[in-house]
Amino acid sequence: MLRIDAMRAVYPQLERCVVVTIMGAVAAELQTIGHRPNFFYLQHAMGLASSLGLGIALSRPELKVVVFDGDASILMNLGGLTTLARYKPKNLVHVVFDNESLLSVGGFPSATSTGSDIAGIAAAAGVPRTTTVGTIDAFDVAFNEALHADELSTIVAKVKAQGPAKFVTDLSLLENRFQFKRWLCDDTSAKV
Ligand SMILES: Cc1ncc(C[n+]2csc(CCOP(=O)(O)OP(=O)(O)O)c2C)c(N)n1
Repeated sequence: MLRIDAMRAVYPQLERCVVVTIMGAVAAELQTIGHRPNFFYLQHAMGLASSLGLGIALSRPELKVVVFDGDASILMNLGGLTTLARYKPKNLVHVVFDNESLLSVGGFPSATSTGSDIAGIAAAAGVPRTTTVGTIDAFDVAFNEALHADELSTIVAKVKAQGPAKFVTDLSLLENRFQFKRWLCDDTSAKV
């Protein structure tokens, strides 16, 4: 499965969610599909997309929050999984695109390439719903179930280590930051 195809499959459901992504390939691919003001691409702070998503989910329980994470990113912040599990926000869907690689910085193998199981780690941390999927259809089903489950979910989507042709987009970090904050604060666009 290609990550861009997985995101394309669930893109219509993202319209009324808060979406937080990691930097690099995921952010560039989602912008290729189509940027929306409710999407925030967390630059530089590798590993912390799920922590940012947790903060938004707890402070805005009326919104659905979707985090698009990466395997190497979440492996840098395993304590983030225990904190997610501690607070168990019912409105958070945590997707980890596992390409067994640090693709955005050259494609070095990550620890999942030698068997580390992120869904297993999340379950052991206490995340109530976890699954690993390897096809677009299975991802689509798992994502929609998680979105309507009313329970914290971590979905690990095994994807090929293939990224976008280019990583630079014309959306600046500050523009994204202010647009996203306006969307969050604008009651008329809220939401689910
Ligand atoms: C704290 C920190 N360390 C390193 C980097 C550089 N960096 C940016 S993306 C990335 C790899 C991310 O890997 P993964 O989460 O697996 O996503 P992929 O690139 O494979 O889509 C690294 C090491 C960073 N931005 N921040």
